[in-house]
Amino acid sequence: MVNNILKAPEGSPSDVEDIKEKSDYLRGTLKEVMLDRISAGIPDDDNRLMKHHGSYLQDDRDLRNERQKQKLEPAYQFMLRVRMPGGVSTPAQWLVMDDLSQKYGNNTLKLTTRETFQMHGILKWNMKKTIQEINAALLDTIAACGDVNRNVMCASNPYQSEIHTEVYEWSKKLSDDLLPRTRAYHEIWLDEERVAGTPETEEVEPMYGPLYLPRKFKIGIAVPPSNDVDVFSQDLGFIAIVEEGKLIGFNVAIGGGMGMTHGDQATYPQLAKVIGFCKPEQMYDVAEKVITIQRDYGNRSVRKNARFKYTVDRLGVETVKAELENRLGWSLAEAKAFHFDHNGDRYGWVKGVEGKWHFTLFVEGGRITDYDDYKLMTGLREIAKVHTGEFRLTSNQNLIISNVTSQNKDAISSLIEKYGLTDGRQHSALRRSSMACVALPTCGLAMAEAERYLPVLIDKIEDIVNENGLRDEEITIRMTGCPNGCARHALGEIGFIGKAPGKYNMYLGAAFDGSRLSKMYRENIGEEEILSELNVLLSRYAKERNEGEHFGDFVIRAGVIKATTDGTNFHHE
Ligand code: SRM
Ligand code: SF4
Repeated sequence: MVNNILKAPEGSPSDVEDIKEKSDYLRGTLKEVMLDRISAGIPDDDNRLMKHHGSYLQDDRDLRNERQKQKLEPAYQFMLRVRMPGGVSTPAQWLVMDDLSQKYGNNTLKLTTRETFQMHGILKWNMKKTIQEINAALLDTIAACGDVNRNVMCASNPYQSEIHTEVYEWSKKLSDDLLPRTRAYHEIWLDEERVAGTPETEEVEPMYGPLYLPRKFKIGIAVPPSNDVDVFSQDLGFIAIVEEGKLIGFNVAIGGGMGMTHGDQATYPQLAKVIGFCKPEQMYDVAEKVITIQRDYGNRSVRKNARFKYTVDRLGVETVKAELENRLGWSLAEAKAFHFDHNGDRYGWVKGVEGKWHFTLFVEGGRITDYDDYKLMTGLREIAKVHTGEFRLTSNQNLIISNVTSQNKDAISSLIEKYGLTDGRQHSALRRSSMACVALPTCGLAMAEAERYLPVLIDKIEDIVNENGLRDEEITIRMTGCPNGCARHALGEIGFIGKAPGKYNMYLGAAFDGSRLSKMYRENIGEEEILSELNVLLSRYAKERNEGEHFGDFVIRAGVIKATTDGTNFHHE
C-alpha cells in the first residue's frame, strides 16, 4: 500500500535494479556460469546476484600486479558469508566451518562484525561443494549479502544469559521470516528441481517484490546495559526492555548506518532514532512494515544514497513513523527508558544461569587461524570436539565459548590453557577494544590496510598508553580500509578510515556506549603523524580527564573536537 503523498526520489533506476529485474528472482545465469571452466571468475551481472546467495567474487590483491604483468587473469576466488542469526554456532557447525576452510578456503575463518563466519579464497570449482556442506551442517548463506535483510544480530553478552536466550530466539525468527522466498538458492547450489512456473505456482516475493530492496538492510537487537551490537548503527534496531528480570518488549530505532564516500557530503554515517516501543510478538510486524517502507520509498536511482537512513532523513523520522503506524494499523507505545554502558565485549569467564559458564575469548581482527606462536585454530578445534554448549560470535569479532557445564569447565579450561587462548588480559585495554575490517588483500574496495595493520599500529600506541598509565583504560579504536565502515569506524572513540596505502583520516569523539558519532580530526595522515597526535592527546587525557570520563567525551570537553550531534553534521563543525 503506497502512500501517494510520499514519494521515492526520481531518476532512472541504477544498473543493479535492472539486473535484479531481469534476474528471474535472483537466478540470472549463475547456474551455468559456475560450471564454466574457462575463467575462474564470473560476469559482473551474475556477481551482483551472487551477493544475494552470500558470496562475492574477489581477487587476491597481493598478487594483482604480478599477475597483470604476466598477462594472467586476476587470482579470482570467492568469499562466502554464512547467515547465522545472533552469531550462535554449535560445536559441530564450528568443526564443519573449520574443516571447510582447510579443504576449500585459505585455512582461516573470519569472525565478522555482524557475528558470523566468512571464508575467503574459495575457488569457483569448490563453491557448490562448500555451500552444500554448509547446508548439510544446518547453516546456509542465503541473503547473507545483497539488497535484502541481512544476518540479524543480537547481544551476545553472557551476563544476562536468560534474556539472551529469549532475545536470540527473536533474532532467529526475524532472520528466518524475513528471508527472500525465491528458490533460486536451492536450485543453483542444492540441485533442487525448479517447479514448472505457472502464474499460480510461480514464486513471488510477497514482501520484497521482484526488485528486492534498493540496498542492503540490517537489523540488530541490543540488551542494555550492553550495546555490543551498536544498535544505533542498524537500519532497524531493537533495544530490549527488561523489567523485574522479564523481557517486556523492545524500543524501536530506525535509520542508522555507517557507510559514506570520501569527499561526498551527501553520504554520511547516521545513528538510528528511537521512535517507540513494541511487544516481542509485534516485532516481526514492525520489521516487515519498516522494510516495505524502504522498499517503496528508498532511492533506486543512486545506490550511494539508497540506504534506509537516507530515506528516513529525506522523509523525516516523524513521517516515517506515521507511515509505519499506518501500515501496522496500530501505534507504537511510548519508548521506555534504557541505559547503555558500553559497546565492547567483556572478556574471560562469567557464570550465567543454570550453573553454565561462558568464556569470552579475544580474537584480534576476528581472524581464526594458526599463527606460528599461537595455535588459535587448532585450540578451538580441540575445544569444539569436547564442548557441549555453543559458540557465540560477537559483534566485536570475538568469540564466546558459551554454556559450558560445570562438569566440562575443567576440560575446556585446560584446553584454553594448553593452547594459550587468551581473554586478552596480557594486552592493553585499548587492544581489547579494537576492531578492524578485513580490507587487503581480499576486499576489492580497500584503499588501505586495516586488519593486517591495526595490530602493528596498536603495538606502537601501546607504548604511549603505557607511558601515560592508561594500560587498563578501555578506549575503543576502530580501523577500516575505506569509508564503507565495516568495522563501524564512526562509533570508535578513535577511528581511522583508509584513504590511500599507508594514509588514513583520523576521527575522534564517538561515545563509549555507541550513542554518538565521531568527527574527522586529521585528514590523510600516515603512521608518524598518527602517533604524534595520539601522544599529545593521550597524555592530555591522562592528566586532565575527570573521574570516569571516557576518551571520546574528554576530547569534546577539552575542545579538541566538536561533538557530532547528528549524522547530517558529521562532515561539519
Ligand atoms: Fe561490509 C561491503 C566486509 C560489516 C558496510 N563489506 C563489504 C565487502 C563485501 C566489499 C565489497 O562490497 O566488495 C567486504 C568484504 C571484504 C572481505 O574481503 O571479506 C565487507 N562488512 C565486511 C565484514 C566482513 C567486515 C569485518 O571485518 O567483519 C563485515 C561482515 C558483516 C556480516 O557478517 O554481514 C562487514 N559492512 C559491515 C558493517 C558493520 C555492520 O553492519 O554492523 C557495515 C557498516 C554498517 C552499514 O551497513 O551501514 C558495512 N560493507 C559496508 C558497505 C557500505 C554500505 C553503505 O551504506 O554505503 C559496503 C559497500 C557497499 O555496500 O557498496 C560493504
Ligand atoms: Fe572493505 Fe571498506 Fe568494508 Fe573494509 S570498510 S571490508 S575496506 S569495504
